[in-house]
Amino acid sequence: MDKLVVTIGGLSVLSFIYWFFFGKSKDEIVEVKDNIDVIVDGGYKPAAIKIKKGKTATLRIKRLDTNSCLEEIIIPDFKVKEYLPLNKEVEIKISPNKNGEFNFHCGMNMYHGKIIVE
Ligand SMILES: [Cu+2]
Repeated sequence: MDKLVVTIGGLSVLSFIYWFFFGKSKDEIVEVKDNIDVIVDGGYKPAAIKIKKGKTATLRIKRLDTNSCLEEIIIPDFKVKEYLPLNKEVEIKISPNKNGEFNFHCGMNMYHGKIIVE
């Protein structure tokens, strides 16, 4: 019985941690009108960006994270590969002409985000 309580306790702590780190940010989709600030710090904030098809959106990306892993951002579908200097804003313009979800990631493909075009 005690074992069961410990197991259930452990599982709920684990699921809370999972929710805290992965659950929240996953559903946070930010819609872009003309431009959006993206902060790179232990990942991308926001990590899900919604852009209207046929419009040009400017991503103003600023890296605060000294981790060299994040010093490059790659958006394969839009042929974007940019070096991100520390604490300096880099503008990337995107003009999507088809609907869908397009991933972006760091130079080593460890941190991810996505652009949703509708
Ligand atoms: Cu990386």
